[in-house]
Amino acid sequence: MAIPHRAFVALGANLDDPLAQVRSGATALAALPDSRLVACSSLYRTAPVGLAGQPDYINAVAWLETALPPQALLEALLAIEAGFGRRRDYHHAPRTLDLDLLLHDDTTIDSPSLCLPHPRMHLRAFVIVPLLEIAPDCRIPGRGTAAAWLPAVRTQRIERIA
Ligand code: PH2
Ligand code: MG
Ligand code: MG
Repeated sequence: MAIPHRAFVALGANLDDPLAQVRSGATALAALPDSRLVACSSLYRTAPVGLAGQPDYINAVAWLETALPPQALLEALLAIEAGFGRRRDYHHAPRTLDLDLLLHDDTTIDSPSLCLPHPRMHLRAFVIVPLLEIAPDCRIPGRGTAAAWLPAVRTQRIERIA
């Protein structure tokens, strides 16, 4: 790989056997072109954030080494989601597989299609806890260490299940 980048991707699902969806999602990430799956966190059962009355989520975070630049990686993630039958009915609707690009090296981007770092990642236990499991020293550009955000997410329910 010519210039490998370090990218982190959040996986989430809460429909149609979400545990299996997240596991297959990680397998699909491992097959991305010009990329290598360095690590995937444990799987976590988490309380839905943002919209009550939907099933619990299964969440995980994957660490990729990739030659893909941010926009190309985003497009590859959207293609995987589409392959998993993802529908976009309304904001925060339950989903078969959600793949969110969290970090791509120290790149910051604020465009309509992509924001890096992911603008809410530091406020979500379902991102911060699995991220710290595989990258305890991780830094979020503009927000300091990921570990510093643990107290902010302490009240959000999250349970490691596999
Ligand atoms: N994803 C959302 C909204 N709320 N809640 C949990 N627990 N896990 C998610 O992955 C999640 C969410 C939007 O993508
Ligand atoms: Mg999401
Ligand atoms: Mg998404």
